[in-house]
Amino acid sequence: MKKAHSGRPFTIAVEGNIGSGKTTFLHHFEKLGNVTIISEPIEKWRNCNGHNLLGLMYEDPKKNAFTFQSYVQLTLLQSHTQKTTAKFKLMERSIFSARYCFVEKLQRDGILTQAGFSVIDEWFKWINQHQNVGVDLFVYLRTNPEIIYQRILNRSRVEERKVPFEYIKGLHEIHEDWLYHKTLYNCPAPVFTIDANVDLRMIEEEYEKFEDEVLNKRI
Ligand code: DCP
Repeated sequence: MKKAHSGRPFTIAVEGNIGSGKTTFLHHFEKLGNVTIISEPIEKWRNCNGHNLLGLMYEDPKKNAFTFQSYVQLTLLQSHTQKTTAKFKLMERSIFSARYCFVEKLQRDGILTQAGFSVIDEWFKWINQHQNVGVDLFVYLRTNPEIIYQRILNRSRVEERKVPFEYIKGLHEIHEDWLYHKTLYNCPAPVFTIDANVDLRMIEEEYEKFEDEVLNKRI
C-alpha cells in the first residue's frame, strides 16, 4: 500500500456534528489490524491538571470558550502527530473541524472575542504550515440536527445537559457548508459521506460501504 505524503500513514479524520456517531464508527474498525485508531481526547478536555475545561466551557462560554478551544487545538495537534507504523490512521475529528466548525461558530455568535479568535487562528495557521497535520480523507457522518439533538439528550453527557438546539443546528449548517456543499473554507482532502441518521444499531451496513470502498481498495 502506498503511503501518503510526507511519510505519514494514510490519515482519515472522522467528522460530523456532536452525537453523530464518531465514537461508534471508530470502535467498528478496532478489529482491523492495520489501522491505528485515535479517539478524541475528551478525557484530557475533562481533566487539564484537574480542570474540566469542557464543563467550564458549557457553564460559561463567554468566559471559558477561548481556554477550552486553545486546549482542544493543542490536544488535536498531539493526535495528528502521534507516531504509528500502521498503514492507516483513523482519527476522531481534526484541527480542521476544531477551527472551521467550532471556533467558527463561537466567533459568529460573538462568544469568542475578535482578539481571542485571532490568537486561535494564528496558532492554527502556524500549525498547518509547520507541522505534519495533513489529512488524506475526511469521513463525514452526515446527520439531521433534530435526530442528533434527541441522541444528545438521551445520552445525557453531564456537560452537555444545557446545550440548546440552536447551537446544534448552527454547527450542523457549518459542517454542511464545509464538508458537503464545500462553500466554507478550503476542504484539504476529499470527503466520503455516510448517512448517519440511521439508528446506531443499524449503522454497520453504512460502515461496511466505507470499508469496501476505501480501506479494502487501498490495502
Ligand atoms: N467540542 C467543542 N469544540 C471542539 C470539539 C468538541 O466544543 N472543537 C465539544 C462538543 C461536545 C464534545 O466536545 O460537547 C465532544 O464533541 P464531539 O462531537 O467531538 O464528540 P462526540 O462524543 O459528541 O461525538 P460522537 O457522539 O459523534 O461520537
